[in-house]
Amino acid sequence: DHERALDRDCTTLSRHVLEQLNSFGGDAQDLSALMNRIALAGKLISRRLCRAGLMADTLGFTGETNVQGESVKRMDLYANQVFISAFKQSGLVCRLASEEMEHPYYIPENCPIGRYTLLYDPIDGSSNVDINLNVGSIFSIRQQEGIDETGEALDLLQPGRKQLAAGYILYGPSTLLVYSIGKGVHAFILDPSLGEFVLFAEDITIPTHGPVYSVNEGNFWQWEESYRDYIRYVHRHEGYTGRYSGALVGDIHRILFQGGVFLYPGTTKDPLGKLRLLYESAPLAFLMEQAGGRASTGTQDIMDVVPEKLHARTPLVIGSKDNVALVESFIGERA
Ligand code: AHM
Ligand code: MG
Repeated sequence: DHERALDRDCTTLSRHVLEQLNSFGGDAQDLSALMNRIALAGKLISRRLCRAGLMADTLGFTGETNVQGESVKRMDLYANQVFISAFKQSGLVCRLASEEMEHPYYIPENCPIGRYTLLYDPIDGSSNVDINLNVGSIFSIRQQEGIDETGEALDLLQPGRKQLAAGYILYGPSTLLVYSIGKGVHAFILDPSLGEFVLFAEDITIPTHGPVYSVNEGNFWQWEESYRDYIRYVHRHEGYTGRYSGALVGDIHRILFQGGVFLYPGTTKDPLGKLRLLYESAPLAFLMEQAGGRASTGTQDIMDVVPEKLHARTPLVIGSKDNVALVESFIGERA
């Protein structure tokens, strides 16, 4: 028993990534170094979140507004900077693009040798920070294509299938990292006493059908009729249960393990919904497909959507195959 527990403790994230990469070819070492830096960022953010209420200048707003027109929280800013600092001396990443920055952040000393771009949402669900509920970070790695001379990062305006790796970190009662490099989905728990992410679940598969539906029903009258049809259907049938935390990472994590569907449809105010393609929907779609689930705009696979701009939004319907298909069938009926 001791041996088994020890073996598990020794299956750290970095070892796991290396093992996965054995057959990966040229990018193997790079990807493992990239994942290690992401893990470091997760540890730093987790440490800060644990003590947020005890430290000055950690909670609340900065008073600024970001490119999305949203008020910036102190924790958003801190977490955004953590990723930049973690990748500065890596030599791997030439550009970082995040929800909190209008333009990508270039690390001149890494360009052009840094062959990758990191796309990320530093704190997903930031409204949960001040009330001590779960939040997350989302990340996606793409190969940089060509030299980005104009500084417009046009090579990033490509479908999610271009992602090399993606994942999220969930800051809940424990800190959990879920990742995929295109070979299944794997989860690790941070053991704070070791400072290591230790294997929790390997080759996770999502149930083909599940009971959870996760959506902000406060927007009901702002949706297209087809989404209202679907929710009315759910209300009239047994076997569904509503769960919505205000933080996508947590809601999708639940669905990954229990099955179901998360929806963020377009609203009258935001016809494409709220969620951003490149650093929210696409990485989660990559994971979901790897776990045997699906992600859709309602009419198209998220992984096929070509963004018009860095901060482009899409409606999102993500989760178990059957649940996503059912939502799509309601949309198809009204099309
Ligand atoms: P954020 O990254 O600015 O926090 O926004 C994303 C979050 C998601 O985690 C969550 O599902 C959604 O916004 C909640 O939005 P709403 O309050 O409109 O339901
Ligand atoms: Mg976000």
